[in-house]
Amino acid sequence: MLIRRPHDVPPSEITPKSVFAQRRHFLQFAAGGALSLALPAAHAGDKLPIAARSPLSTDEEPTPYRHIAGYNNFVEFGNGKEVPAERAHRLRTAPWSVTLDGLVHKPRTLAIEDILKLAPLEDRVYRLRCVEGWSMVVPWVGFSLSALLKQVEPLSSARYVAFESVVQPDTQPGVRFPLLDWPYTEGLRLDEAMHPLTLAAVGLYGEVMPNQNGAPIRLIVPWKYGFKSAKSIVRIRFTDHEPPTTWNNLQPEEYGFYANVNPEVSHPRWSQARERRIGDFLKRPTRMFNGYADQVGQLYAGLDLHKYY
Ligand SMILES: Nc1nc2c(c(=O)[nH]1)N[C@H]1C(S)=C(S)[C@@H](COP(=O)(O)O)O[C@H]1N2
Ligand SMILES: [Mo]
Repeated sequence: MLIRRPHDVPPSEITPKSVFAQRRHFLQFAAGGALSLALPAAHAGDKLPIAARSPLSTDEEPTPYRHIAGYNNFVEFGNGKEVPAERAHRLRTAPWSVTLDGLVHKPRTLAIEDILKLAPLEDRVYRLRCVEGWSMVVPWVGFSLSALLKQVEPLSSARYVAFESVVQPDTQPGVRFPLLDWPYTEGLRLDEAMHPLTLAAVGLYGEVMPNQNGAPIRLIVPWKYGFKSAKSIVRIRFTDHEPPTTWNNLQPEEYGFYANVNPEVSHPRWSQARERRIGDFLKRPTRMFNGYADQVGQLYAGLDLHKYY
């Protein structure tokens, strides 16, 4: 019997461990199509099974991966745009579940594996506009949040939803300090949350979400400033009143509950008329509702957008 010593194995037969792990996960995903997404522990970079490119996508050039995953706001890991990418690998994303409760007929806690089976995953290329004046184009992977919200059958009295991000003091150094009030909480009106553009995002560039971008599941509301799009969500609560939200509590004059992208309403300390796309030298004009006015303008018919900023 021939026993091969390591140096007898030709390099072509050696599969780097990371590549092997990726393929294994891809095969598990692919095996039963969209119906068997059971994944023991997904890791950033694992391929996701994408059913289609969403027609809601912009055809603008996506921002390079290194910027999307290297320039972040995720205060739970500390302040500074490079800090999340340096520290977020420690976040425990498995096991993970999301609790949906409050004003619903069927409160439930769903494992991430089951959430991934609710709807086919799509490529959704969206513009993202940060309140600080920069923007990106991100090829998210996800599905309309409505598919998740419908699972619990909201009561007719439910008018708002509150999203809570995870708090892991042993992996997130920021939450040991009162930088913000933890958990990071954001909110939407229920009709905003149910709008087809509102995304439950689980990845980007066809791969499982990097932790610094909000793995394993985050909110994306592309017509609102980036801070509305809570990362690493563990709870979604249905209420009959506008829920208190982290940034609005901290500085209500600077961060409204609505936070719709609006070039005509300045931040108290700077204009919002223009933005710098990461990677560009020159600024470009910011568009009403971040360019999604045709799809979402009707949600705000009759609302004074200077008052409800
Ligand atoms: N939990 C949590 N979610 C968060 C934040 C945060 O600090 N913590 N920052 C917000 C802000 S200010 C922005 S601009 C976006 C940034 O998302 P990105 O890092 O994927 O570009 O996430 C938002 N979601
Ligand atoms: Mo932001």
